[in-house]
Amino acid sequence: MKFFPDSLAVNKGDTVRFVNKDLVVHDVTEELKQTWTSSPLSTGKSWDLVITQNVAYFCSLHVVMKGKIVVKR
Ligand SMILES: [Cu+2]
Repeated sequence: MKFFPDSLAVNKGDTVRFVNKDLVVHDVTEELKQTWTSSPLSTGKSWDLVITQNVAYFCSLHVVMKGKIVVKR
C-alpha cells in the first residue's frame, strides 16, 4: 500500500517501470491534473513511464499513496 521508493531521481528520457508487488490493484496517476494514468494494475502487472520532466503521481484507488520522480540536473 505504498510506492517504493516514493522518491526517485532519474536522467531525462529514462524509463521508469512501476511493478505492482502488492496483493491489491493499484494505479499510477499524475497527481496535479490527472493528465495520465496507468489504468488499474493487478498483482504482478507493470507499467512503464518515460520521464521527460518532474512528475508527482498518486494511486487514484488509494489516494494516500503518493510519489514523485525528479529529473537530475
Ligand atoms: Cu493503490
